[in-house]
Amino acid sequence: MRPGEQDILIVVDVQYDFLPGGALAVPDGDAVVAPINRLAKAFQHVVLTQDWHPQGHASFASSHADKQPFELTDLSYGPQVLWPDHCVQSTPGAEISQDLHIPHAQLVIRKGYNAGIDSYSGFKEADRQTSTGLEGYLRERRFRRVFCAGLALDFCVAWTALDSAAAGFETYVIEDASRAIDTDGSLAKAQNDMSAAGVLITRSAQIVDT
Ligand code: VGL
Ligand code: ZN
Repeated sequence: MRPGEQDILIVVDVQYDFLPGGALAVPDGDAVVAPINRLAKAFQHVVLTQDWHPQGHASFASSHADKQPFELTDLSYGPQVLWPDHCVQSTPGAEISQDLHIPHAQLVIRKGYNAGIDSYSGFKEADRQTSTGLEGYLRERRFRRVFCAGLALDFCVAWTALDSAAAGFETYVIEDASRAIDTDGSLAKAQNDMSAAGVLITRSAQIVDT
């Protein structure tokens, strides 16, 4: 599977708060960096996503009385997992890792900046209405296949891949270049949802020599 002109790699949320020592560290999260760097070299086209919340964001447990991180609550658009404060705009934890070497990345999509709405997906916020503009960007540039990797496999990578598939792109998740949080069955659910939506699961070795 050699990436070509109509293929794009979406590198999801490789930010310090999701890496070891971060506010919402994904287990083994730093293991994604080396494969993503190798993959990115093989793609002419790469976009990055960046979780980018205002202080006091509705997805933070600290914004709700009597709630702890990883508990569920109901927001206007439905159930929401609550998280430790993370990826607050312009804080060091929100920075994209400097260990990524992707100088040719063409776009950084920030998401989750609306105070009352989370956005796991790089395409559409959790209200399932508000668009980030990424679908239009990919369409206008005439991409056909979308490859997703990064953090976290069961949240932002999965939701991005699901929305990509729903938008009509042939969509792949690169498993070994992603890591999951896996809270309360979230990884199994994400895998089921992706399989049902026709998202293809692949590995770096199918795309680049490792
Ligand atoms: C993410 C939880 C909250 C992610 C972002 O990048 O997967 N997860 N915000
Ligand atoms: Zn977030």
